[in-house]
Amino acid sequence: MGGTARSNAEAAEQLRRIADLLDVLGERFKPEAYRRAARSIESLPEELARVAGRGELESIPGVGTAIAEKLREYLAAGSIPYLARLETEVPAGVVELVRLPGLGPKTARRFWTELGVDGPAELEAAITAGRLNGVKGFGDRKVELLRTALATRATAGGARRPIETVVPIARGLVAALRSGAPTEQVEIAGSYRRGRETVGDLDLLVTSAQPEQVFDVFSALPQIAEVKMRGGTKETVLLQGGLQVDLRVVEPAAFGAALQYFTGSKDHNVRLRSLARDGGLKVNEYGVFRGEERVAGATEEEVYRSLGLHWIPPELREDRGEIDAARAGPLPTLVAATDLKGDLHAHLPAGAGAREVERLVAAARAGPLTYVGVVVAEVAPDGTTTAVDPAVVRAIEGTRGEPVELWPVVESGPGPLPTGEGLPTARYRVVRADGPVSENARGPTRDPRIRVVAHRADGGPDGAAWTDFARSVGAAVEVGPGRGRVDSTVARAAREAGVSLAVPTGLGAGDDEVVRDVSLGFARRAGATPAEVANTRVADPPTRGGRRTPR
Ligand code: DGT
Ligand code: CA
Ligand code: CA
Repeated sequence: MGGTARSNAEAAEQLRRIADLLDVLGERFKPEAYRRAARSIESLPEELARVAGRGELESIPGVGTAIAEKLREYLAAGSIPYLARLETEVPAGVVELVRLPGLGPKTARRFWTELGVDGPAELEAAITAGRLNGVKGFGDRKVELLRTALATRATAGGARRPIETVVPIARGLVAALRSGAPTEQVEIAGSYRRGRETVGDLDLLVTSAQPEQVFDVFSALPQIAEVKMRGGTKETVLLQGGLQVDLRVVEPAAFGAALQYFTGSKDHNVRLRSLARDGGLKVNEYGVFRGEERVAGATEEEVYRSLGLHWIPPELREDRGEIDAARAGPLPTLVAATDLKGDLHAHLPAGAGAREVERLVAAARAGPLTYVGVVVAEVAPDGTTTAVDPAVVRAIEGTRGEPVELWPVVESGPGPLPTGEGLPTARYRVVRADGPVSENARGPTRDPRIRVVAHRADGGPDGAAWTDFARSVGAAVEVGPGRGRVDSTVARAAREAGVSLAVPTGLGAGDDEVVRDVSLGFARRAGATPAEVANTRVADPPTRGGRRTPR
């Protein structure tokens, strides 16, 4: 592997593999230490190599001298000798067992050491031969789940997908279930609801008095390629294209508990269960119980309340301190779509003129937004003017694909934009985060401030450098999917450095709601409140030549 690029994700993955193997080998505390380090590294906004370069690997939470040493080996050679050694101690088939959904390293160890089962094929054979009958902890239901997991493994690609590619699919399924099937509540739980950057599979939850009919309708949808499993309350399907969907029908009295449970994350749920235990309660997908009595279940709010917690937004449910925070008091309200008052960065194609600008402004107004930063690929020959209300902040973008700071050049309130000598017409700067600012002025401007940095080049500056750059020029960092993706990890680092975020509203994008909602998800996962998002602020009343736009 020497010579290939190192990445934080790959380093984390290797630590996780070590953890799994240690679990299989029966180690008690080490596996969790490796997983904790893996989680820290994944949410690190900076490249590991840079941290190592400063000799600060040990300052990463969960990384002690032993793990730091392995990270240095990884950075130097692309592989960790300790991992290679563990891999020789555990049969490859047992490692495959660990990867089966619903199995995990501890069970894999039991199969291996107690039953001599050392691979998926051997497990399938053992099930068929009835060798799991009577094994402690493996009732009929558990065995059935294992069968499903084995069957799914054969077909599901297992690759995680970027959430923006899943959103349109998910919305189509929800709409079909709402309008075409006898459902009451329909929600998507899982990593999707948590706004995670990537999604493994979709977890749909519905309430219905006629589950059979719901499954009939669902199975017959054109999106569905194959029904993998159908039971009384759960159906698992594969969509065209391979995405797996679990659909569950639950009773209304348990809907909140099921939504909470299947939203996860697993780490969050583990901590919630231990908190419940401390209070003499039990929590599962059916409710919160004191003895036999269900004390909560219909809504998520009551589930959290019964455990002495304020409600926690799904995007924060990753066991990063949110449970302690929700015990101490209400969590800050995260930014939402209705908070967005303007868009600092909407695109128009090269040569766009007044008519296109007006169309965009009309769409913004319908939003309803009070201002829009318009970026055209080139300076329009006429210096584009338009009658605007809401205010238009017009910016010109530099060469495509380069990190660019956006530079508002014209802004105005109600009425036609003034034109003529001495007015800002067009100006842009192409800026590399790791190099000097090169300026390309195409006319005078009165407002030298940059509002937002966007289009981080793929493979360009890492999240920390990008954030530093934004701070150095006093701009907000635009979050969102797509080219130059800025995800929740970078967004969190920006927030923590006191840098505002900008959330695209999708104006001018093909599928604007998807862009907006995915971007909002990233900002919310970063913990952003409305005050920390630049474009939640309403533009100041415009005064010609002054500093008027929000930042
Ligand atoms: P994904 O699908 O890989 O993107 O991630 P999730 O979080 O959607 O995970 P998934 O689909 O396996 O399960 C959905 C949620 O259900 C998960 O976040 C927590 C809950 N859950 C599922 N299986 C378990 C389990 O074995 N233990 C616990 N504590 N929770 C589970
Ligand atoms: Ca899922
Ligand atoms: Ca699932």
